[in-house]
Amino acid sequence: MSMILQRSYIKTLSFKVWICFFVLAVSRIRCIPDNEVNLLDSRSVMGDLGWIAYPKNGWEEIGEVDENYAPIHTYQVCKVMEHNQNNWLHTNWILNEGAQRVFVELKFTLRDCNSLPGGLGTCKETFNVYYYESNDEEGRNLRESQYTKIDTIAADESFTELDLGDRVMKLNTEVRDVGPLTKKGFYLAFQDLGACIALVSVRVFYKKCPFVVKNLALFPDTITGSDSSQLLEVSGTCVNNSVAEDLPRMHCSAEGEWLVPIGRCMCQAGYEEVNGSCQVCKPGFYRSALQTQSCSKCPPHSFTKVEGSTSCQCEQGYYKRDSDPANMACTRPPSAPRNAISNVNETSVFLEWTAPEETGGRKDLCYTIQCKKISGDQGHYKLCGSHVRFLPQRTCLRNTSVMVVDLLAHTNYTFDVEVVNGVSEFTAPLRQYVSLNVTTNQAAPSPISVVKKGKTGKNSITVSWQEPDRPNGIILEYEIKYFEKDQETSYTIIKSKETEVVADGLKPSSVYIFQIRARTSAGYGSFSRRFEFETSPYLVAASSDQGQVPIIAVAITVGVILLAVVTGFLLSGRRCGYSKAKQDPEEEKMHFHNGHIQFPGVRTYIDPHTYEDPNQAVHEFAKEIDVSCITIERVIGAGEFGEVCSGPLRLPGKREIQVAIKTLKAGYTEKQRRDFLAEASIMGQFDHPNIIHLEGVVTKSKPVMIITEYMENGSLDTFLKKNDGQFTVIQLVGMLRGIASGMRYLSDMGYVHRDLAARNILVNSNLVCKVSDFGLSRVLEDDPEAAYTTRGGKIPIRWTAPEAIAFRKFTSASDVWSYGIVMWEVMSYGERPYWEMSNQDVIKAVEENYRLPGPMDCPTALYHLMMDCWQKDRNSRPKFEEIVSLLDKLIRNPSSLKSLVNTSNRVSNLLVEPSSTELSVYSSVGEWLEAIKMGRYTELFMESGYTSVDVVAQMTLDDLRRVGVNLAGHQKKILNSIQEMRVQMMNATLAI
Ligand code: ACK
Repeated sequence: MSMILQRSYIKTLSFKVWICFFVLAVSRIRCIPDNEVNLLDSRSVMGDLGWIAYPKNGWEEIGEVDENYAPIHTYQVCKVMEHNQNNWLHTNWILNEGAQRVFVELKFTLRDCNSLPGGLGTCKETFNVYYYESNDEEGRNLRESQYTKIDTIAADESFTELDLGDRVMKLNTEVRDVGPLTKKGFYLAFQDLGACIALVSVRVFYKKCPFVVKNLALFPDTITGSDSSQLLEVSGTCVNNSVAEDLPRMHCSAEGEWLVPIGRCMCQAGYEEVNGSCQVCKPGFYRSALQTQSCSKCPPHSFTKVEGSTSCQCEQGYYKRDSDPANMACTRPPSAPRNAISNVNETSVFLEWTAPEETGGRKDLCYTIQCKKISGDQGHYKLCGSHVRFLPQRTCLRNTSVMVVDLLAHTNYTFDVEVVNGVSEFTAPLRQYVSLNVTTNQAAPSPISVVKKGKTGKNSITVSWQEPDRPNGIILEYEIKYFEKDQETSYTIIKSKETEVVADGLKPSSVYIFQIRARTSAGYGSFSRRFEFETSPYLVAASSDQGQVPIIAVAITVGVILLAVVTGFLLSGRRCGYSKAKQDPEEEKMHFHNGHIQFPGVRTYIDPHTYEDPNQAVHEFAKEIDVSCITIERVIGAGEFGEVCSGPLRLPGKREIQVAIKTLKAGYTEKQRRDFLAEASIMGQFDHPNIIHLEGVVTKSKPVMIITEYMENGSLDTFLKKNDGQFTVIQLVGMLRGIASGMRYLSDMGYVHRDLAARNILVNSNLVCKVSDFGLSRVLEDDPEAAYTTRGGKIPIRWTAPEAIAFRKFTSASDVWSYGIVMWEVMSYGERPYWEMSNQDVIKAVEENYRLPGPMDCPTALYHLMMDCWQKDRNSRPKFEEIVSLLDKLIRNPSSLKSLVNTSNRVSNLLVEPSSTELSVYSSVGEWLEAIKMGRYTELFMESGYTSVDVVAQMTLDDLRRVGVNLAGHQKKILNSIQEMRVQMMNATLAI
């Protein structure tokens, strides 16, 4: 009975197994993941599997084939009805191929014991899997006890009779890992203890991280580690034509996955990355740096004809610096700078030029000045020494201007403005430059720097000094000013031709301040700094300059000293007399108190009218020239007294120079002759680079002539009209500075010009402006602009201050008013002040506080200065000294000239009320800075030319930094206030 049952079950089972094999046959073509490598797959073995069952009636192989007649290796056992089952199935030796950890995947079916009829006590639902490691195939003599157990396998799903009826196959898959393996191979064995199993397939595999190309590096097939949590670090190899500083690495996980890539390879120069490989750059393309990703086209003016280029070659005539970026075009040296102009001011020259037309494609232009001093007529030259200073510097200037100072007076120079850019060195020694020839003017001597105390008495100090470093001419005399310390209002001046004087009449034991300056034909230089020297105490007759006499020595010589005191006292009368007699006859001494001379002295300017004989005055101040030295070549204009001509003057032993010759027409009266020559008497007293220079007079033959230096560009008003709009603001300010400097000299001399106007300024070829037209009755007579006033005087109304018109109060302050009008003429290129208004209307308008409006494009700072010159109260007008220093500041700081008079508000032919131009609530920059608690910067603002509220209102953060405001908090505070100021000014403008 049991036999029948068993057979029928086996039959049925065979049928079911067939179904199962059919399903498996279909799945035979299944792909395995690429990170798994099979060591054994029972389904893919075409021939006999060769596994061994023990005992022989235990596991049995079902010999089925699939539809392709390939065998399907299935082992089954079903001894569920019998006790003490121990059926082993041994596989063949499996090579592990180096894997230390392998996986065993089992597919099987298992019969549910409960579904077996009779509820069999012997039926099992599990089986065991074992392995045995060995280095060789050891044959079939293995004993079961030699195996190591991997696991007991139970089914997730067991099948029943019912399932068989439904033809549903419940296939189980179980995977177990085995390791670490240490030998070359191993055997597997399956132990059945009485279950009903069909082992459908056995697959043994290990896992690997498969070959991969990552970040341009090749990572080989890598067998995973022996441990389930082990990460193997693997180094990659860079693909062809790629490199890496550190080889890239990745980590191979136990699951066969690549993790944590580190580093990467980069295509080498001349190659680019395309789809994970490095491809060569085509001709015309290059790749230089590893930082760039792909090949780039050669930049302009460069090429390459080969593939794999790492750089491009510049076309002929084009160059590249090593430091130029690879993608920058090839460039070439610049052309020469253009439009160079110079502006001479005494011994300083302002050079300005425009950038070259061709910059060569580069921004790194830099200009260098070569200064050559020309000596002799043959044009021999020497390079200027290091005493010549260039502001801001001589070499590699980035701006197109430079100030050259400390040149020698009256000297010819050539300045080469040379430009180079980053590639000029490739075409060296080819130079690109523009040359300028400049002749410096006369200049005052530089300040004296070394002053020493010599013999010191109780009432006297001997002071000596060294010549100034730059005398700029022959020193005619020195002026020594001294006063008792803290008593500056009362001082003494000594004039001396020597470099030593004795200051006497001093108090004993008192400190005196000494200041010395030199005078040449160009006038006085600045005073030296203050030197403090002390007189000896009352009892001591004399002491030496060489430090203190030791006390012991003093004690020993007490008797001698007493004797000296007594002798000195007795002889004091003689000593004074002697001293006076010994005093240099050319030494002159004057005492001043509160600015007024205390003792009779020499006036700086002498009115020729004070001479009884005007001829004497002329010959005192002007040199008589022999008419044979003069050649009149052409007539250049007509003056009040006769023609003005020009021609060469050849004085014996002197270089020929061009001169202007003013003639006195025939038939003159004696008064006319006197008035004509009076101009020479006045001019002859002046010696300043901005005052027309008198060469001499011709009085001993007829016609009578006044010979002056020749000014190539004639009078300033005509010159400006001819060159309307042609000059830079700096050039115009340079002209104004010259005029102001000449006027400062005249006012210092006590001379009031009375007819300062652009028509009376002459301009030479270097654009140097010089004040001319000096005379006494001239203002009344020869100026066509002069009109008769109600009081009978003849006055150039448009140029004259109201107090001078009203009550003939001509002073340096009224000259300052006229200077303001000259500024207006200059900035408007010779426009007529007050246009066609009548003189009467001008007087009335000015009286009513109307003023000329700012000329077009006039810097605000200059218009403010003009308005200051036109203050009704003459004491409120600036002094010429102040005007010169303000203009100097503006020249040194050209950005202060950037803000222009608001042209939209400007009405070109209407006068303005001064009050309407001051739009801010603050009247001065100082007041404003104080108000915002930034008063500490007032001086810096002034020094940088930010002298008016209007100019300040235009300032930017950069301007503030340039001025020297470096603290971020202060910058913010000032900028906020400027912003408020702008709003206020805008509102005020709108209100007007
Ligand atoms: O504007 P201008 O050419 O310059 O015409 C007048 C003219 O003579 C009558 O004064 C010119 N002139 C006067 N003095 C000189 C001088 N020193 N050098 C050149 N031109 C002069 C002036």
